[in-house]
Amino acid sequence: MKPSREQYRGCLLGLALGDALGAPREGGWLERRLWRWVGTTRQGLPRWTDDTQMTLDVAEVLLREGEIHQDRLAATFARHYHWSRGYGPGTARLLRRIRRGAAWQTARTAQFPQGSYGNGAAMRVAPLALWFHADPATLLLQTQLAAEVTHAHPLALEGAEAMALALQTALTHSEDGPTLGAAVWAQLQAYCTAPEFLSRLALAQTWWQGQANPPPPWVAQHLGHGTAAHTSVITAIYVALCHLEADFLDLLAFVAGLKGDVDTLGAMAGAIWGAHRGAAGLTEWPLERRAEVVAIADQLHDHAPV
Ligand code: 8NA
Ligand code: MG
Ligand code: MG
Ligand code: MG
Repeated sequence: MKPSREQYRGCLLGLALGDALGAPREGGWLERRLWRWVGTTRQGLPRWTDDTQMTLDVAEVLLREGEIHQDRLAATFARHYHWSRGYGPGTARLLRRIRRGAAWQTARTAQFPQGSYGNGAAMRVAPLALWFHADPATLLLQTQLAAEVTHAHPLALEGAEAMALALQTALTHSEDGPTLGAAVWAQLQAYCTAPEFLSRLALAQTWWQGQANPPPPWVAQHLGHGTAAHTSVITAIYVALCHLEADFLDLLAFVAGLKGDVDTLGAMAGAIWGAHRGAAGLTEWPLERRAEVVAIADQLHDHAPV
C-alpha cells in the first residue's frame, strides 16, 4: 500500500526535528557551547545539522534524476556543505576536497584508508525509502550507491541498508506498533551479516520482545550511542520501535538520555516514528525552514514511482 502524504511528511519532519532538537544536547561542553552560538536561526528557530542537510541533498537528486546519480550527489553534498552544520570530521574534509576539484572515488578514503564506518550514510536514507518504498531490492541497491559516495566501509553500508529496510517497513506496514516491530526485527535478522550488527540486533530484539524497557544509559552502554554506524543504527531503530505508540516528546527525551550522538540518534529514530505515525504529532515544534521540508516530502510523495 502506498504510504500517505502524512507519512511522507512525518518521516522527514521527524528526522529534521530529531536532529535539530537533539543537536543542542550533543557532545561535551565545548560542542554544546558552540551549538548555543550556531544552533538557532535569526528568527530563533532550532537549526538542523548535517543529518537533515544531507537528507535534503539526497531528496534533491532523486527528484531531479529519479534515481541516485553518484557524481551529482557528491556535487550536491559539496555545494551545500557548511561548517556550522556540524558535519562528521571525515565527511567535512571529504566535501571540502570535492569542492576543490577532487573525485569522490579517491577522496573518500583519504581520511580512513578502508573508508568511513560513520553513521553519516545511514542518517540520510529516508528519501530513498520514501522514493523506492514499493521495491525493496531497488531500495537496497540505490542505498548502496548513495552511501558509497562518502562511506566506503562495509559497516557504514550495512548500517544504511538496515536503516532503509526499517524505514521501508514502517512506511508500508500500517499495523499497530507490536506487529510492525516484529516485522522490522524479522527483516533485519534476515538481512544483516556483520557480527557488530547481529549481536546488537539479538540483544535489542530480546529486550523488545520481553518488554524489558531498560533505561537510556543501559541502552547506550549495550547497544551504543556513538558516531559509528554499528554503535548507533540498531540503537535508533530499537528506540523508535519502543516509542511507536508514545508521544514524540517521550522519544526525544529518551534519545537525549542516551547522550553521545544525540542529533543523529534523534534523526534516525524520529524518521521511523514519523514514517509510522505521520506528521500530526509533529506540528507544534518549531523548526528551521519547516515549510520547505514539508514541500520536499510532498514532492517525493507525488512523484515517487508507483
Ligand atoms: P565521519 O566519516 O567523520 O565518521 C564519524 C566518526 O566515526 C569519525 O570521526 C571517526 O571517529 C569514526 N570513524 C569512521 N570511520 C572510521 C574508521 N575507518 N576508523 C576509525 N574511526 C572511524 O562522518 P560521518 O558523516 O559518518 O558522521 C556523521 C556523524 O558526524 C553524525 O553524528 C553527525 O551528526 C556528525 N557529528 C557528530 C558529532 C558527535 O556526535 N559528537 C559531532 C559533530 C558531527
Ligand atoms: Mg548532525
Ligand atoms: Mg552532530
Ligand atoms: Mg550526529
